Amino acid sequence: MLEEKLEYIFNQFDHNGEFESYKELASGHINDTYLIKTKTKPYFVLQRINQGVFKDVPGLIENKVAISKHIQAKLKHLPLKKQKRRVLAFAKTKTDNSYYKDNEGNFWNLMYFIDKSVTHEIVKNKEVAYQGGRLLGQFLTLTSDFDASKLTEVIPKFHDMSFRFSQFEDALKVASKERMEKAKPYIEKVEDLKAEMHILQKLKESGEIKIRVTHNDTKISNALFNRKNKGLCLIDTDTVMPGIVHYDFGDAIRTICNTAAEDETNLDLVNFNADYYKAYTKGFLKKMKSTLTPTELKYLPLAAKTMIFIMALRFLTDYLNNDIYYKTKYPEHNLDRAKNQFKLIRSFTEKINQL
Ligand code: GN1
Ligand code: MG
Repeated sequence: MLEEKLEYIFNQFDHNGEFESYKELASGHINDTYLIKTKTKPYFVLQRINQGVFKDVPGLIENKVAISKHIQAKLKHLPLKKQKRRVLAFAKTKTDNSYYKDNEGNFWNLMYFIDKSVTHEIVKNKEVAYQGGRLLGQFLTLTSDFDASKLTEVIPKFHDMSFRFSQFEDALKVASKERMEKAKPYIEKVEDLKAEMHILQKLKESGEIKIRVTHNDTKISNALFNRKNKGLCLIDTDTVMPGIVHYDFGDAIRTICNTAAEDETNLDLVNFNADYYKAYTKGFLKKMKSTLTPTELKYLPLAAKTMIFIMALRFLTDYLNNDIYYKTKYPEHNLDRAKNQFKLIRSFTEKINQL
C-alpha cells in the first residue's frame, strides 16, 4: 500500500516527526510529491524524483542542497523563524545521505514543509505578481555569487531553443497521422516564429548575455506566499543550473500574466494581463536592477515571448510523441496546453506594444 510505503521511506530520514497521513501534491508534471503530515508539526514534503527525466538524480539533489545552503548562509541576519520560511531545507537520511534509494531503485528526498504557506496556480491580484517578481529577483541576487560551473547540468540544453527544435523535428517524423492532423495549425505557428525565437540563444552563445545561476522552472506555482500574499521563497529547485536571467524572468511571466491555467481549454479565458506584467517587473527590478547588464535588461520583454513559446513547443512535441514526457490526464492534454500557450503568445504580442 502506498501509505505504508511512504511511511517507511519517511522513516529512513533523520527527523523527529511521527508519520500520521499523507496527501498527494499533484500540481507538478514530472515528479511524485507528497505532503507528509506528522503528529506534531513541522510537516514534510516527500518527493520521488523522475529518473526518466533526470538522469543524474544524486547530482540534482546535491545541486538543490548546495543552493539552499548558500541562501541559508545569507539569511543569518534574520530571526531563525524567518530564516526557515525563506528557503527550502532538506532532511538527511539516517545514514547521512541527502536522498534515499528504495529497493526498486527510486530516489526520494525530503524537505521541511513551510507552514501556513500557499501557492497560486493562477494569479488573481497585482500584489502577488509584484511579490513574485521580488522573490525571483531575490533568488537570483542571493545566488549570483554562487559559481554556476559547480552545478550539475541536470537536463543538458534544458532551455536551448535549437535543441527543442530538433526534438520537435524528430517528433514530426514519428507522429501518428491523426495527431499530425490535429497539430497542423500549431506546427505552422512554430515555423513562423523560428527565427525570432532563437535571438536570445544566439546572444547567450556569443557571450553578450552572461551565464548565471538560474532556477529554470519559475512558474508561479513554484513560489510560496504567506496568507497575506507576501512572497516567502521559491520551491522546486530541481532544475537549478547555469542559465540566463531571461529563462527565469520569462517563465515566471508565462504563468503570472496568464489569466487562466496553462491547460485551460476555453481560450477566450486565456489572455495576457499587462498590469501583472508591470507589477511583476517592478518587483523584479527592485531586487535586480543594479546587477543587470544593459543587454540583459533590453531583452526582458523578448524573454517573456520566448519562454511562452518554448513551453508551447515542448507540449506540442510531447503530443506528437504520444505523451512520453509530461504527465497527462487525457489524450489531448498536451495539445490543449500547447494551444493555450499559443493563444497567450498572441495576446502578449497584442498587448506588449502598449507597454
Ligand atoms: C514541468 O513538473 P513541473 O511542473 O515542476 C517542466 C517545466 C515546465 C512545466 C510546465 C523538468 O515542471 O520545464 O515549465 O512542467 N519541468 C521539467 O508546467 O521538464
Ligand atoms: Mg519543476
